[in-house]
Amino acid sequence: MPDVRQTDHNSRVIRLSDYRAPDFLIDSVELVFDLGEEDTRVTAHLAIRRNPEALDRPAGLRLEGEALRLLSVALDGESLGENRYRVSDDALIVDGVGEAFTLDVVTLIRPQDNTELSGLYKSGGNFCTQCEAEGFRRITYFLDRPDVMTRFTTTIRAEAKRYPVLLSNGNPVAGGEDPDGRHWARWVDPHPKPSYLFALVAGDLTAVRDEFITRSGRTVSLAIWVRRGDEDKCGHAMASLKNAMAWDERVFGLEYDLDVFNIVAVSDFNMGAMENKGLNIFNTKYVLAKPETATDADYQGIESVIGHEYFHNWTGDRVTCRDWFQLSLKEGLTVFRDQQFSADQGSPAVKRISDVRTLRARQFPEDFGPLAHPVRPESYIEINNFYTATVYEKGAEVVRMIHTLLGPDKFRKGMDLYFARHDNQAVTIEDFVSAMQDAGGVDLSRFKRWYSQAGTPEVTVSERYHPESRRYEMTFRQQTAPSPGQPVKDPFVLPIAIGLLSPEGREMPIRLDGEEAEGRPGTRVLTMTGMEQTFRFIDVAEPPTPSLFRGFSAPVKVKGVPLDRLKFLAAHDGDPFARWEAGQQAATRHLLDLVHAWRRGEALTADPDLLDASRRTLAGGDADPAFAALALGLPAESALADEMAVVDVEAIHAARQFLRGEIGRALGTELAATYERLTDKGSYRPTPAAIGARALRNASLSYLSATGTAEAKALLVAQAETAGNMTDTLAALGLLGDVEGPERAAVFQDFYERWQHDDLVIDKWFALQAVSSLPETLERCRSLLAHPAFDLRNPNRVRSLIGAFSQGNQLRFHEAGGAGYAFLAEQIIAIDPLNATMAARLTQPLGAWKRQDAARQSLMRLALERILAVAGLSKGTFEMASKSLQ
Ligand code: B3K
Ligand code: ZN
Repeated sequence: MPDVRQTDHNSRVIRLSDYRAPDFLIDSVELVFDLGEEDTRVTAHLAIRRNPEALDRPAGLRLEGEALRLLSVALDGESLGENRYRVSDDALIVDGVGEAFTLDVVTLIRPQDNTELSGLYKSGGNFCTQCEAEGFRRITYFLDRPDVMTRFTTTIRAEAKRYPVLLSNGNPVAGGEDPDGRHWARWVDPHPKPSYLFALVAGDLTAVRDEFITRSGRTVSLAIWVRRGDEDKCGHAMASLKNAMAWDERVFGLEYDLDVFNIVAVSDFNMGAMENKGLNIFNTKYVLAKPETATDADYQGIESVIGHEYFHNWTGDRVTCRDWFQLSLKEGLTVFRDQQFSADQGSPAVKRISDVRTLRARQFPEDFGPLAHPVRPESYIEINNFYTATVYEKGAEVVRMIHTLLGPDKFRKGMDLYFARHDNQAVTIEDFVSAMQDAGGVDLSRFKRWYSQAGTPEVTVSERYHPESRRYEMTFRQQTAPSPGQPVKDPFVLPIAIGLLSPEGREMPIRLDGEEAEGRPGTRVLTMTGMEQTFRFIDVAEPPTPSLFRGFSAPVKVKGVPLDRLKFLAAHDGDPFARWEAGQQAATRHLLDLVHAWRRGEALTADPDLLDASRRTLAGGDADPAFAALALGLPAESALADEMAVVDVEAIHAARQFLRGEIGRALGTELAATYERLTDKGSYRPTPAAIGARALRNASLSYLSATGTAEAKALLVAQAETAGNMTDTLAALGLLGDVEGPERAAVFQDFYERWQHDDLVIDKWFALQAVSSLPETLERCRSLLAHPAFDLRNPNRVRSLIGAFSQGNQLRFHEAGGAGYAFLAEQIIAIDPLNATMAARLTQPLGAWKRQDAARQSLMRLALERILAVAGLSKGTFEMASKSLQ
C-alpha cells in the first residue's frame, strides 16, 4: 500500500495553469561560502523588493529551502527572534516585511553527505554544485524559480592546500590569503540570472588554458579544469569549445559576454553537463578524450555537449524560462543549435541520420507509452522527470520545423528578434514562437499544437497519376493516437519536404496546380495543415515516385509505402537521408517477415534484393564510408519491436542474427577486402573522414563475425587485443561480448587489467557486459554489482551497468519469467534513498509494457508495484512508477 507520504506526493502536483508571477524579486545576492570538512557555512545577503506586478497580494516572504540548518535571520540588518519567522521542511517564511528590504540568512550544510548530487556536493574530494532544476534551495533559502533573476556576488573561503582552486560564475574580482591556512576568492557575475544557473567549484584541479578573441576583439580566457593527470585528454574539448564560439558568432551573430569561460570536469554527475553562467560543469565523459581511451562516438559526444552547453549562454542563460513548463524553450532550441553546429563540422546527412535514430529510439517509445507528454507538459510532481527525449529531442524537431517553414534567413531574423525583445528576461514558448512568427511573416498559431499535443502522428499517402492530363495528385492523411489526458488530437502542421523521381531516378520538376512559374527539379516543402489534404501537381511527364519527408522534415511515422518503392528509393533517392531511410524501412519489412517465419517454425531465407543492395553499398562505400556504414546497418532490435503489436524479443533477436549471418556469408569476400583496405595506417584522428572509415571497417567486421567462423572469431580477438585506438578495440570487444567460449572471458579480463585506473574506460567495460546477448548476462550483471569497481553512488557506473542492461539489452531484460524486471526494481529501490533523480530515471524501461505479451506485462507491472510499496519513496520515483502503471 502506498504510504502517507506518497498520497502527499500526489496532492502536490504542479500545474502550468497555476502559474503566478513571484510576489517578490531579488535584485542582488552576496553569498559567502565557508567550506569545511564537517560543516559548510553559507551566508546570504539578499536585496529583496516586492514585485511591481504582484503588489495587490499582501503576502509574507516565503523562500524555498531544503535540507538546510538555519543559524540566523536578519531583516534590514536587525537580527530576528524565532517568533519573527517560520521554518518548515521546505521553506523559510518571514512575515511583516516591507516594500524593499535586505535579508541576511546564515545556514549550515553538509556537502560531503550529499549523495543526491543536487545542490553543493563533493566529487573526488572537490566541492561542486548542480542547481538545475531545484538544487539551489539545498544551498541556501531563496526564491528558487527561474523567473527571479538576480545579480550574484560569490565569495568562497576554503583551506588553501586542499582546495587551491576556487571558482564561481562571472568574472574573478578579488582574492587573498587568510591567516589560518585558508584562502578566499570573490567572483562577480554582472548578468542577472536565475538561481538554477549558480555554480561553485573548489578543489585541487589543474587547468588546460587557451583563449578566444571575439569578433568585436575582446579576449576571453578559456580554461578546462580537470584532475591532475588528465591534462592530456582536454584537447578535443578545447578545440570543440573554440569552434562552438566561432560558429555561434558566424551563424547566429552571438558573442560571448564575460572575460572568462571555465569548464570543470567531475566524475560524479547526474547527467551530461550543466550550462551555469561562465562556469559549465561537466561529466568527465563529455570532456576527457584521447585516442587510446575514447571512441569516435565519445569524440562526437564531446563536441556536441560542449557546443550545447556553450550555446545555452544565449538560449538559456541570457534569455531563460519563465517556469519549468517552458523547459523546451531552452532545451529544444539549444539541441537544435548543437545539432546544426555538429552538422556543420562534418557531414550534415550523417549527423541527421544519427539524430533521427536517437529520436526514434528514445522519443517515439516515450510518445507511445504511459509517460507520453507534450513538448510543453501541463503538470508534474518532480520536474527532474521532465528532462526527457520529448522535451529535448522532439523539442529540437519542432524548432527545426519552424526553420524549415521559414527558411534559414527568416529563422535568423526570428532569433534576432527574440533576443532583441527578451534579452535578460525569463520568457515562455509563446514568446519564442511570436518572434518567429513576426519575423517570418507567417501564422504559426496552429503550428503551436506541436507544443501542447503529445503523440507521434502517423501519415499515409494515396496518389493518382493521369497520363492524359499529365497531372499527379497526392492525398496525405494524418492520425495521432490518444495519449494520457488527450483522447482526441487536432491536426498537426506538417512541413513535407518532397521530391519526385522519374522512373530512371532523376529529379523531376515540381509545379503545383495554379502556380505561374515553371516547375524546378529538386526538393520542395509542402505544408499540410488538415487531417487530410490533397496536393495537385501539373506538367508531370511520367508517373513519378515520390520521396517524402526528405531530411525527416517532420517527426512522423509514414505508413504503407510499398516495398518495391522503398527499394527503388533506397537505390536512387538523391536526398541521402531519404535514401538511407528507404533502405532501413525495406530492411525492417524483411526482418519482420523473418520474425514471423521464425515464430511459425519455418526455414528462413534472406531477400536476395537486400543482399544485392548491401553489396552495392559496400562497393560504393569509399565515396562516403560513414554513410555506407549507416546504410549497411540493420535496424536495431528495439526499432523492430516498435513495429510489432506484440513484441517477441527472442524471434527478433533470432531473425536479426540470421540476416546478419547471411549478409556476412554472401558478402564475405567483399567484407574481408573492405576490412583490409580500410586498415588505419596513420595515427588516430577524429576527423569525419577517419571516423567514417573506421565505422565502415567495423561494420564489415560485425558482419564477418556474424558468420560465427573460427577465422572471424580470431579476427575479433586480434583486433580487441592489438587495436591502437579505443574505437576499434571496443568494436571488437562488443562483438566478442556476444560470443560463447573462453576467448571472451580472457579478453575482457585483460581489458580490465589494462584499464582499471581509468573510470571512463571501465564504464565501457561494465556496459559491454551488460548488453551481451549471452544467456548468463543477467547473472553476470548481478555479480558485477559486487565488483570492487562498482559503486551505486556513481551515476556513470549505474548507467553503464543497470542502465545499459535495462535500456540496451531488450533480449535479456525482457527474459520470460521477469528476472530482468526484478533486478531493475531491486536496484531502483536501493538507489532511491541515495539519489532519487537517478532512481526515477532508471524506472523508465518498466513503463514500456504496452507492446509486451500479457505475461510480461503483468511481471513489469508487478515490478512497478514493488517499487511503489516502498515506504518513504522519493516523489520523483513515485511519479515515474505510478504514471508508468497507467
Ligand atoms: N540543463 C542541464 C540539464 C539539467 C538537468 C537537471 N535535472 C543540461 C543541459 O541540458 O544542457
Ligand atoms: Zn541543455
